[in-house]
Amino acid sequence: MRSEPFKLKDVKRLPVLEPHQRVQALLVAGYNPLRLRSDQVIFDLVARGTSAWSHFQKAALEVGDEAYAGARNFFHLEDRLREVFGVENVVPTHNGLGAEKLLATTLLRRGQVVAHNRGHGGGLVEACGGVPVDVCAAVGSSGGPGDFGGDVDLARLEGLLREKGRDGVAYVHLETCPEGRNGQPVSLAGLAAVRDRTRDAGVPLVLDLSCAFSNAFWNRAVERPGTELAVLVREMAAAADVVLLDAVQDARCDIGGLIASRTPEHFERFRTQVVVFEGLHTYGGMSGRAMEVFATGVGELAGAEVVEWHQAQIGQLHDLLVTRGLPVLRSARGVVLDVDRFLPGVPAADHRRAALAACLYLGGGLRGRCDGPWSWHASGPGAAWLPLDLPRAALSRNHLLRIADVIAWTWERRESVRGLRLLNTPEFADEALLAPVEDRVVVPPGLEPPERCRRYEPYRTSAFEPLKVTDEAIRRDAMARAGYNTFLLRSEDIFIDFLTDSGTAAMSTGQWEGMADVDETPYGSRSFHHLEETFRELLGYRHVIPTHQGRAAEHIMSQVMIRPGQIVPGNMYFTTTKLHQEMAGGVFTDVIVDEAHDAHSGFPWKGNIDPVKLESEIRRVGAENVAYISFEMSVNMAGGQPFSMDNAREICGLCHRHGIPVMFDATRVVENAEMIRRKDPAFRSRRIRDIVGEMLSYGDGCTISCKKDFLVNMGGMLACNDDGLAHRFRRMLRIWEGDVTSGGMAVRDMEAMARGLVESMDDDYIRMRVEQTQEFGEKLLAAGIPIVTPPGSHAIFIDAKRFLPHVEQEQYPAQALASAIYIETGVRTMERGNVSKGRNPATGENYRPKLELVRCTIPRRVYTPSHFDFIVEGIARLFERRDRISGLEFVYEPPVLRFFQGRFTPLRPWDF
Ligand code: P71
Repeated sequence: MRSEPFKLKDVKRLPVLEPHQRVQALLVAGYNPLRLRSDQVIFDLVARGTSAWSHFQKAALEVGDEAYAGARNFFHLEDRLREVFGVENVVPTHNGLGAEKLLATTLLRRGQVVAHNRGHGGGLVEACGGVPVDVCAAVGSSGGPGDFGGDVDLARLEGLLREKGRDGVAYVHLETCPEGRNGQPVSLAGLAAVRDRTRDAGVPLVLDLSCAFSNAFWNRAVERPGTELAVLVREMAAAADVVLLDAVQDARCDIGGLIASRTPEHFERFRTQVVVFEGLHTYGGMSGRAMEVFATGVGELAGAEVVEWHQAQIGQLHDLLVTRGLPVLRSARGVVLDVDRFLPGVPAADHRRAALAACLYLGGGLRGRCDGPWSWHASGPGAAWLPLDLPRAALSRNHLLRIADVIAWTWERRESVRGLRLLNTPEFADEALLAPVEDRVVVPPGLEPPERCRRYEPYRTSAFEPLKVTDEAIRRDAMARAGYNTFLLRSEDIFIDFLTDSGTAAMSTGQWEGMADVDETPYGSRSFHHLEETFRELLGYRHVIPTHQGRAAEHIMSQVMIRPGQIVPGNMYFTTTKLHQEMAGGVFTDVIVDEAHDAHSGFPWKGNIDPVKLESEIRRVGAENVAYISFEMSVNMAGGQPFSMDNAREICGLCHRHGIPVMFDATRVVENAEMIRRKDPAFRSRRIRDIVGEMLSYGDGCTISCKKDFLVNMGGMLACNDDGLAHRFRRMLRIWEGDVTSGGMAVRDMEAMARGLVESMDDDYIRMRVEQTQEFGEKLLAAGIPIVTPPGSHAIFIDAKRFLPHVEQEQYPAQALASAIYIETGVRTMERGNVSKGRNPATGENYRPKLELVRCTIPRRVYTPSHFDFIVEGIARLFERRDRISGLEFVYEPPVLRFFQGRFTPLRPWDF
């Protein structure tokens, strides 16, 4: 699997911690990462409840049936378990330990032995008077998951069963990918052998299926190539007399568990016991909503796509470490560091493992898994290994690269690492308090300059939306049905959607938090006031007037500010902007610099207004006949090209000398500001919000489609300083859009917008956002694909004229290319060329614009480096066979805005 089988739907911010903050936090935590607060940890590699949810799981949270008995959600859970695991007779529990508790308190008698493969975790058995016996070979003997280090030593098991007899052994407890065995899986052959032995001995076999799908990935790789994971999992489940499931592993929940048995007597006993310890037999200590999230997570295991991706990511991380020569083992849960080889200079008595864990935290905020009995970690078999479990679907490849950097950072400093001493006598690992034997564990990292430190998304996935990976035949068919127009495709047929960056951003958990508690009134809601204050503070305009999206603001501004016959000079047109200017009787004139019309000019400020052109326009019509200047940031139609601060200063100064207002289209203001920071040395170390503030301070007001930079799915804004103008704007707003304190928007959307604006000005976020687009552009260039240069900020535009030089402009090369890209890759892009520009109404001829482009527009916070690589590879493949793509002709051509609904057919059947 080469990229995530999902896109990001909700994101959660990762904490930002300077090295000195980590030093301090660890000191306070007694050098024990388990005692850190969650907001002190950047990468929490304990993989329990830390995985991302699907957006269906998130929706499930809202449909909990909280009835005490017989909740609908329990029956859903039963159904999904039957379908996916083939398991019946389910008794729910609050978590995995709850299931073990029902097991131990029903099937275990004092003095009986429990044979297991778990490494540790015998505390509950001991508490119930049992004797846990680990029947595995020595921990760490395994070289990797393919060696099935979770398998038991059959001779030992046989010996034990023979020696203790049926009455002496309560049950045999096997765990898939047991934690205490470094997450090494169990083989199907080994499992079958244990099943035979337990059956012969008349002892129940208990199987913990929490990581059954992760385990099955390795069973398939080694034992059963080509078999579906779900088939293997059902085979495992069928081998057991009792199964256990902790919802926080493969099912990606944050809570929940269950126990089930095909033996009616066991089932009966668990059902009786559940009311003593957990709850009732239809909720078992879980809320209805938790059961629904669990049921959904189990149901999603059927296709196992996320399991496959999790294992692929573990492989990536493992490879990153191995190629740097680090002593590391691959597990089915993550990677495991070999502590002894990592830190041979630290005496074992100085808590080498704890020292390594401390170093990883200091180096980059990593927290490994180190819970359980302290003795097991300090001096038992656990002391030799430090597992770093990878949460499922939560991290991008940049995160993995950063994690690998931090581990390598520690490795490079291993000679200088010193040990720890214990300050108390802990029974469990989370109780341990330690201190360095010398004054510090490792020389603390210096403040790394940002350009040296690897950049990673400052958020992780909180919820994802599964993507359908269709095959080419299906896509050919879908494209034909859509009349070779990407606007007419169904989103469900699309793998990666680069149609637009408008309203397509992933929201943050912070935005959702705000949306959960709003006052749903159009009059003076708290959210409106929050929005007004935030926009005033960050954008600097006194009057903040919400509209439902950008074009509504454009309508109002154009109607209020344009007298019929006036001109509106602007830096290239945008469709809706120009339309509203014309509807108000204005005449758009293009005053952008010439370089903007040249796809291959390397000029860095292609969004600039040419002062000579502007001045000559003013001279031509007279200042009183210029309504205002329409000054767009990150000019969309030019390829997402910025203007410079110097240009803004000069143009605004010029206009104000003539008494002409400057109205910005600030739709992509933050991205333009980031481009200024990247390209203009004077701004390199300035904060983004200061740059944004300065840009806007030169103008008199702005319209904004907040669906772009401001990270919301719906919303717009109109702002200005002038009281009289604001009064007229508001009057229009009431007539055309809605109330002045809502603008016709849902109150929750205003709250999301207020928070989105703040998040968009996070320096780490915007740096990463623009870098993502730049990198994508550079990769396409490196693959020889002709694109508009320099790469812009919200999109990369492919030059269809150069990609398909054999296709005449009258045969719509950009339309053909967008269709072909979809067929080849499943990626949806947008035509920006002859089709979009339309026909001259007077002559009926196509306008034949200079630029014939395909726009690959990048939604914010949605896609990862792996998605981009997938796209670049696909487009490069298509480029090889480009001569087999023929042009298109219209079969249906609407009279206006024909790009939305026009239908085409290839001139020759496509066989690329
Ligand atoms: C984009 C869009 C959305 C769009 C609009 C029209 C046809 C196809 C797609 C919208 C913008 C924009 C600028 C600079 C105003 C609007 C209108 N862009 N100014 O790029 O880019 O805002 O959509 O919120 O009404 O895909 P609105």
